[in-house]
Amino acid sequence: MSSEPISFSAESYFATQLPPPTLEHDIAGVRSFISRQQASGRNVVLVTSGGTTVPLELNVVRFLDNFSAGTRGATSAEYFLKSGYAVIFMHRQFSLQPFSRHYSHSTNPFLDFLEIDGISSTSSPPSESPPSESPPSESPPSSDPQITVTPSKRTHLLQVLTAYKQVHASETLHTLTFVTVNDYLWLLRAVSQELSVLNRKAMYYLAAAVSDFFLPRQKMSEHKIQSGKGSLHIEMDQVPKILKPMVDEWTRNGYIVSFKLETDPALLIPKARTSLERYGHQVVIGNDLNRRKFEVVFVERKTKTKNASGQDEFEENWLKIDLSKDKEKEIEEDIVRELVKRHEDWVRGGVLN
Ligand code: PAZ
Repeated sequence: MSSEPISFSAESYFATQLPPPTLEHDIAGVRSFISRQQASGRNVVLVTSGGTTVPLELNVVRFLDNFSAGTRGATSAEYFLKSGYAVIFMHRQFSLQPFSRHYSHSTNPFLDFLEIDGISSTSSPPSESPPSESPPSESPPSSDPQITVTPSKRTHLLQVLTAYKQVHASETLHTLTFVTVNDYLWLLRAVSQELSVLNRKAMYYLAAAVSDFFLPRQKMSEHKIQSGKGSLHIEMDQVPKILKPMVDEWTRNGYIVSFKLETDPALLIPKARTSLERYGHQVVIGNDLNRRKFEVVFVERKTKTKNASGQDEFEENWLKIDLSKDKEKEIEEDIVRELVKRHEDWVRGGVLN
Protein backbone atom coordinates (compact mmCIF):
# COMPACT_ATOMS: atom_id res chain seq x y z
CA MET A 1 0.00 0.00 0.00
CA SER A 2 2.90 2.38 0.34
CA SER A 3 3.69 5.05 -2.23
CA GLU A 4 5.45 8.43 -2.01
CA PRO A 5 3.95 10.68 0.68
CA ILE A 6 2.27 13.81 -0.65
CA SER A 7 2.67 17.13 1.09
CA PHE A 8 -0.77 18.75 1.11
CA SER A 9 -1.35 22.44 1.47
CA ALA A 10 -4.89 23.36 2.49
CA GLU A 11 -5.48 24.44 -1.10
CA SER A 12 -4.28 21.19 -2.68
CA TYR A 13 -6.20 19.21 -0.06
CA PHE A 14 -9.54 20.78 -0.96
CA ALA A 15 -8.74 20.53 -4.67
CA THR A 16 -8.19 16.77 -4.49
CA GLN A 17 -10.38 15.40 -1.66
CA LEU A 18 -14.16 15.22 -2.05
CA PRO A 19 -16.57 17.17 0.16
CA PRO A 20 -19.02 15.17 2.30
CA PRO A 21 -22.35 14.74 0.50
CA THR A 22 -24.30 16.65 3.19
CA LEU A 23 -22.05 19.73 3.16
CA GLU A 24 -24.36 22.07 1.22
CA HIS A 25 -27.36 21.13 3.31
CA ASP A 26 -25.39 21.55 6.54
CA ILE A 27 -24.12 24.94 5.51
CA ALA A 28 -27.57 26.20 4.53
CA GLY A 29 -28.64 25.43 8.13
CA VAL A 30 -25.58 27.19 9.55
CA ARG A 31 -26.19 30.26 7.38
CA SER A 32 -29.73 30.75 8.59
CA PHE A 33 -28.68 30.13 12.22
CA ILE A 34 -25.97 32.79 11.94
CA SER A 35 -28.26 35.34 10.34
CA ARG A 36 -30.79 34.89 13.19
CA GLN A 37 -28.03 35.38 15.75
CA GLN A 38 -26.70 38.38 13.88
CA ALA A 39 -30.14 39.98 14.00
CA SER A 40 -30.29 39.43 17.77
CA GLY A 41 -26.78 40.87 18.28
CA ARG A 42 -25.41 37.79 20.03
CA ASN A 43 -21.81 36.63 19.95
CA VAL A 44 -21.49 33.21 18.34
CA VAL A 45 -18.93 30.53 19.17
CA LEU A 46 -18.07 27.56 17.02
CA VAL A 47 -17.17 24.65 19.33
CA THR A 48 -15.53 21.61 17.74
CA SER A 49 -15.61 18.43 19.79
CA GLY A 50 -14.70 14.74 19.70
CA GLY A 51 -12.17 12.81 17.63
CA THR A 52 -11.92 12.39 13.87
CA THR A 53 -11.45 9.05 12.09
CA VAL A 54 -9.17 8.16 9.19
CA PRO A 55 -10.72 5.47 6.97
CA LEU A 56 -8.36 2.94 5.44
CA GLU A 57 -10.69 1.80 2.65
CA LEU A 58 -13.18 3.57 0.37
CA ASN A 59 -15.81 1.01 1.35
CA VAL A 60 -14.78 1.53 4.93
CA VAL A 61 -14.45 -1.46 7.21
CA ARG A 62 -11.41 -0.26 9.15
CA PHE A 63 -10.33 3.13 10.37
CA LEU A 64 -7.94 4.83 12.79
CA ASP A 65 -9.53 6.92 15.50
CA ASN A 66 -8.44 9.83 17.65
CA PHE A 67 -8.95 9.79 21.38
CA SER A 68 -11.68 12.11 22.71
CA ALA A 69 -14.99 11.50 24.45
CA GLY A 70 -16.21 15.00 23.63
CA THR A 71 -16.41 16.01 27.31
CA ARG A 72 -14.41 19.22 26.88
CA GLY A 73 -16.48 20.41 23.92
CA ALA A 74 -19.92 19.43 25.24
CA THR A 75 -19.26 20.89 28.72
CA SER A 76 -17.79 24.11 27.33
CA ALA A 77 -20.76 24.53 24.98
CA GLU A 78 -23.09 24.54 28.00
CA TYR A 79 -21.05 27.23 29.74
CA PHE A 80 -20.94 29.37 26.58
CA LEU A 81 -24.72 29.11 26.30
CA LYS A 82 -25.02 30.11 29.96
CA SER A 83 -22.83 33.15 29.23
CA GLY A 84 -25.24 34.34 26.53
CA TYR A 85 -23.43 33.01 23.45
CA ALA A 86 -25.11 31.22 20.58
CA VAL A 87 -23.23 27.98 19.90
CA ILE A 88 -22.54 26.03 16.74
CA PHE A 89 -21.62 22.64 18.15
CA MET A 90 -19.69 20.67 15.55
CA HIS A 91 -19.05 17.24 16.99
CA ARG A 92 -18.12 13.69 16.20
CA GLN A 93 -21.23 11.63 15.61
CA PHE A 94 -22.31 9.85 18.85
CA SER A 95 -19.81 11.74 21.04
CA LEU A 96 -21.07 13.66 24.09
CA GLN A 97 -23.44 16.57 23.57
CA PRO A 98 -24.42 19.50 25.79
CA PHE A 99 -27.11 18.60 28.38
CA SER A 100 -27.53 14.94 27.42
CA ARG A 101 -23.87 14.42 28.47
CA HIS A 102 -25.04 14.38 32.09
CA TYR A 103 -26.89 11.14 31.40
CA SER A 104 -24.38 9.23 29.35
CA HIS A 105 -25.35 5.60 28.86
CA SER A 106 -22.05 4.39 30.31
CA THR A 107 -21.64 6.62 33.38
CA ASN A 108 -25.16 7.66 34.38
CA PRO A 109 -27.81 5.78 32.41
CA PHE A 110 -31.12 7.61 32.76
CA LEU A 111 -33.19 4.40 32.88
CA ASP A 112 -31.59 3.74 36.28
CA PHE A 113 -33.27 6.68 37.92
CA LEU A 114 -36.71 6.44 36.43
CA GLU A 115 -39.31 4.56 38.41
CA ILE A 116 -42.63 3.08 37.44
CA ASP A 117 -45.26 3.59 40.10
CA GLY A 118 -45.99 0.36 41.86
CA ILE A 119 -42.67 -1.26 40.88
CA SER A 120 -40.04 -0.96 43.53
CA SER A 121 -36.78 0.65 42.45
CA THR A 122 -34.99 -1.92 44.62
CA SER A 123 -36.18 -4.82 42.43
CA SER A 124 -33.37 -6.49 40.52
CA PRO A 125 -32.82 -5.18 37.00
CA PRO A 126 -34.34 -7.47 34.36
CA SER A 127 -31.03 -8.96 33.21
CA GLU A 128 -30.22 -10.21 36.71
CA SER A 129 -33.71 -11.54 37.47
CA PRO A 130 -34.54 -15.20 37.09
CA PRO A 131 -36.72 -15.83 34.06
CA SER A 132 -40.27 -15.11 35.04
CA GLU A 133 -43.61 -14.62 33.33
CA SER A 134 -44.64 -11.75 35.62
CA PRO A 135 -42.90 -8.32 36.02
CA PRO A 136 -40.50 -7.97 39.00
CA SER A 137 -42.95 -6.01 41.09
CA GLU A 138 -43.99 -5.99 44.68
CA SER A 139 -47.43 -4.75 43.72
CA PRO A 140 -48.78 -4.89 40.16
CA PRO A 141 -48.60 -1.61 38.20
CA SER A 142 -51.86 0.22 37.70
CA SER A 143 -53.46 0.01 34.26
CA ASP A 144 -52.04 3.48 33.46
CA PRO A 145 -48.60 3.37 35.10
CA GLN A 146 -46.87 6.65 35.85
CA ILE A 147 -43.14 7.22 35.44
CA THR A 148 -41.38 9.27 38.09
CA VAL A 149 -37.79 10.31 38.79
CA THR A 150 -35.92 8.85 41.77
CA PRO A 151 -36.18 11.60 44.42
CA SER A 152 -32.41 11.93 44.92
CA LYS A 153 -31.95 12.70 41.22
CA ARG A 154 -34.75 15.22 40.79
CA THR A 155 -32.94 18.45 41.65
CA HIS A 156 -30.13 17.83 39.23
CA LEU A 157 -32.41 16.65 36.44
CA LEU A 158 -34.62 19.69 36.92
CA GLN A 159 -31.61 22.02 36.55
CA VAL A 160 -30.36 20.29 33.42
CA LEU A 161 -33.81 20.05 31.88
CA THR A 162 -34.62 23.70 32.60
CA ALA A 163 -31.39 24.89 30.94
CA TYR A 164 -31.98 22.54 28.01
CA LYS A 165 -35.56 23.77 27.48
CA GLN A 166 -34.45 27.41 27.66
CA VAL A 167 -31.79 26.85 25.02
CA HIS A 168 -34.28 24.97 22.88
CA ALA A 169 -36.81 27.80 23.14
CA SER A 170 -34.24 30.51 22.38
CA GLU A 171 -32.83 28.52 19.42
CA THR A 172 -29.27 29.37 20.39
CA LEU A 173 -27.72 25.94 19.82
CA HIS A 174 -27.08 24.46 16.39
CA THR A 175 -25.45 21.04 16.07
CA LEU A 176 -23.50 19.51 13.19
CA THR A 177 -21.79 16.15 13.00
CA PHE A 178 -18.61 14.81 11.44
CA VAL A 179 -17.00 11.38 11.45
CA THR A 180 -13.86 11.45 9.30
CA VAL A 181 -11.05 14.00 9.26
CA ASN A 182 -12.17 14.84 5.73
CA ASP A 183 -15.73 15.68 6.93
CA TYR A 184 -14.17 17.78 9.69
CA LEU A 185 -11.89 19.82 7.41
CA TRP A 186 -14.59 20.60 4.86
CA LEU A 187 -17.09 21.54 7.53
CA LEU A 188 -14.59 23.63 9.48
CA ARG A 189 -13.66 25.66 6.42
CA ALA A 190 -17.27 26.22 5.35
CA VAL A 191 -18.59 27.06 8.84
CA SER A 192 -15.64 29.42 9.49
CA GLN A 193 -16.30 31.24 6.24
CA GLU A 194 -19.99 31.65 7.11
CA LEU A 195 -19.18 32.82 10.63
CA SER A 196 -16.72 35.41 9.37
CA VAL A 197 -19.68 37.76 8.67
CA LEU A 198 -19.76 38.35 12.43
CA ASN A 199 -16.22 39.66 12.37
CA ARG A 200 -14.93 40.12 15.95
CA LYS A 201 -18.13 38.82 17.49
CA ALA A 202 -17.27 35.28 16.36
CA MET A 203 -15.19 32.93 18.49
CA TYR A 204 -13.69 29.64 17.31
CA TYR A 205 -13.05 27.09 20.07
CA LEU A 206 -11.23 24.15 18.52
CA ALA A 207 -11.41 21.37 21.12
CA ALA A 208 -11.79 18.44 18.70
CA ALA A 209 -8.95 15.91 18.55
CA VAL A 210 -8.02 15.97 14.87
CA SER A 211 -5.90 13.35 13.13
CA ASP A 212 -2.46 14.53 12.06
CA PHE A 213 -2.16 11.87 9.36
CA PHE A 214 -4.57 10.56 6.77
CA LEU A 215 -4.84 8.44 3.66
CA PRO A 216 -5.85 10.45 0.57
CA ARG A 217 -8.67 8.82 -1.37
CA GLN A 218 -6.34 8.36 -4.36
CA LYS A 219 -4.28 5.93 -2.25
CA MET A 220 -7.11 4.03 -0.60
CA SER A 221 -8.03 0.51 -1.47
CA GLU A 222 -11.57 0.39 -2.86
CA HIS A 223 -12.50 -2.78 -1.00
CA LYS A 224 -11.70 -4.26 2.38
CA ILE A 225 -7.94 -4.77 2.76
CA GLN A 226 -7.23 -8.49 2.59
CA SER A 227 -5.13 -10.15 5.26
CA GLY A 228 -3.52 -12.75 2.95
CA LYS A 229 -0.12 -10.97 2.82
CA GLY A 230 0.47 -11.13 6.57
CA SER A 231 1.57 -7.70 7.80
CA LEU A 232 0.11 -4.39 6.66
CA HIS A 233 2.23 -1.35 5.75
CA ILE A 234 0.48 1.95 5.27
CA GLU A 235 2.22 5.24 4.68
CA MET A 236 0.03 8.16 5.55
CA ASP A 237 0.24 11.78 4.46
CA GLN A 238 0.19 14.73 6.76
CA VAL A 239 -3.11 16.50 7.25
CA PRO A 240 -2.60 20.11 6.11
CA LYS A 241 -2.15 22.67 8.88
CA ILE A 242 -5.42 24.51 8.61
CA LEU A 243 -4.93 27.10 11.36
CA LYS A 244 -2.91 29.30 9.01
CA PRO A 245 -5.58 29.65 6.30
CA MET A 246 -8.19 29.82 9.03
CA VAL A 247 -6.53 32.91 10.51
CA ASP A 248 -5.50 34.52 7.20
CA GLU A 249 -8.36 33.62 4.87
CA TRP A 250 -11.44 31.92 6.33
CA THR A 251 -12.21 34.10 9.34
CA ARG A 252 -12.18 37.86 9.59
CA ASN A 253 -10.85 39.12 12.90
CA GLY A 254 -12.54 36.25 14.73
CA TYR A 255 -11.16 35.21 18.13
CA ILE A 256 -9.48 31.83 17.64
CA VAL A 257 -8.70 29.40 20.48
CA SER A 258 -6.94 26.13 19.72
CA PHE A 259 -6.14 23.25 22.07
CA LYS A 260 -2.88 21.35 22.32
CA LEU A 261 -2.90 17.88 23.83
CA GLU A 262 0.37 16.27 24.89
CA THR A 263 1.36 13.28 26.99
CA ASP A 264 4.88 14.61 27.71
CA PRO A 265 4.37 17.65 29.97
CA ALA A 266 7.72 19.13 28.89
CA LEU A 267 6.38 19.64 25.36
CA LEU A 268 3.19 21.43 26.23
CA ILE A 269 4.35 25.04 26.50
CA PRO A 270 7.02 24.98 23.76
CA LYS A 271 4.58 23.44 21.31
CA ALA A 272 1.82 25.86 22.23
CA ARG A 273 4.19 28.80 21.68
CA THR A 274 5.30 27.45 18.32
CA SER A 275 1.69 27.12 17.27
CA LEU A 276 0.97 30.76 18.17
CA GLU A 277 4.11 31.92 16.35
CA ARG A 278 3.29 29.93 13.24
CA TYR A 279 -0.40 30.58 12.90
CA GLY A 280 -0.90 33.94 14.60
CA HIS A 281 -4.17 33.18 16.40
CA GLN A 282 -5.09 34.37 19.89
CA VAL A 283 -4.84 31.57 22.48
CA VAL A 284 -3.55 28.03 22.74
CA ILE A 285 -4.92 26.06 25.67
CA GLY A 286 -2.48 23.31 26.58
CA ASN A 287 -3.58 20.17 28.37
CA ASP A 288 -1.87 17.00 29.49
CA LEU A 289 -3.81 13.82 28.73
CA ASN A 290 -3.98 12.62 32.31
CA ARG A 291 -4.43 16.00 34.00
CA ARG A 292 -6.80 17.66 31.54
CA LYS A 293 -9.85 17.49 33.83
CA PHE A 294 -8.23 19.61 36.55
CA GLU A 295 -5.50 21.74 34.96
CA VAL A 296 -4.92 23.55 31.70
CA VAL A 297 -2.55 26.31 30.65
CA PHE A 298 -3.47 29.39 28.61
CA VAL A 299 -0.58 30.38 26.34
CA GLU A 300 -0.89 33.84 24.78
CA ARG A 301 1.21 36.50 23.15
CA LYS A 302 2.08 39.45 25.38
CA THR A 303 0.38 42.21 23.48
CA LYS A 304 2.88 45.01 23.96
CA THR A 305 6.19 43.25 24.49
CA LYS A 306 8.75 41.96 22.01
CA ASN A 307 12.10 40.46 22.92
CA ALA A 308 15.52 41.97 21.99
CA SER A 309 15.35 40.40 18.51
CA GLY A 310 11.91 41.86 17.86
CA GLN A 311 10.07 38.57 18.32
CA ASP A 312 6.84 38.11 20.23
CA GLU A 313 6.97 37.27 23.89
CA PHE A 314 4.53 34.87 25.49
CA GLU A 315 2.84 34.45 28.79
CA GLU A 316 1.38 31.37 30.44
CA ASN A 317 -1.46 31.26 32.92
CA TRP A 318 -2.46 28.01 34.59
CA LEU A 319 -6.02 27.22 35.58
CA LYS A 320 -6.20 24.53 38.24
CA ILE A 321 -9.04 23.12 40.27
CA ASP A 322 -8.86 21.03 43.41
CA LEU A 323 -11.11 18.07 42.79
CA SER A 324 -10.54 16.76 46.32
CA LYS A 325 -12.28 19.89 47.66
CA ASP A 326 -14.99 20.17 45.03
CA LYS A 327 -15.52 17.04 42.99
CA GLU A 328 -18.51 18.53 41.14
CA LYS A 329 -16.49 21.44 39.77
CA GLU A 330 -15.88 21.45 36.00
CA ILE A 331 -12.75 23.18 34.74
CA GLU A 332 -14.61 24.22 31.58
CA GLU A 333 -16.55 26.72 33.71
CA ASP A 334 -13.28 28.57 34.42
CA ILE A 335 -11.95 28.16 30.89
CA VAL A 336 -15.10 29.69 29.41
CA ARG A 337 -15.22 32.51 31.98
CA GLU A 338 -11.62 33.48 31.10
CA LEU A 339 -12.29 33.34 27.38
CA VAL A 340 -15.46 35.39 27.60
CA LYS A 341 -13.47 38.17 29.34
CA ARG A 342 -10.78 38.09 26.67
CA HIS A 343 -13.33 38.00 23.88
CA GLU A 344 -15.14 41.03 25.31
CA ASP A 345 -11.87 42.98 25.02
CA TRP A 346 -11.36 41.61 21.55
CA VAL A 347 -14.86 42.68 20.42
CA ARG A 348 -14.20 46.17 21.77
CA GLY A 349 -11.01 46.15 19.74
CA GLY A 350 -8.96 46.56 22.91
CA VAL A 351 -6.51 43.74 22.23
CA LEU A 352 -4.23 44.55 19.37
CA ASN A 353 -2.73 41.32 18.15
O1 PAZ B 1 -13.01 15.18 24.67
P1 PAZ B 1 -12.21 15.00 25.92
O2 PAZ B 1 -12.73 15.86 27.03
O3 PAZ B 1 -12.09 13.56 26.29
O4 PAZ B 1 -10.73 15.48 25.59
C1 PAZ B 1 -10.52 16.83 25.25
C2 PAZ B 1 -9.23 17.01 24.43
C3 PAZ B 1 -8.05 16.52 25.24
C4 PAZ B 1 -9.34 16.22 23.13
C5 PAZ B 1 -9.09 18.55 24.13
O5 PAZ B 1 -8.99 19.26 25.32
C6 PAZ B 1 -7.89 18.83 23.24
O6 PAZ B 1 -6.79 18.98 23.69
N1 PAZ B 1 -8.09 18.91 21.93
C7 PAZ B 1 -7.03 19.11 20.94
C8 PAZ B 1 -6.28 17.83 20.75
C9 PAZ B 1 -5.10 17.98 19.82
O7 PAZ B 1 -4.00 18.41 20.22
O8 PAZ B 1 -5.30 17.66 18.66
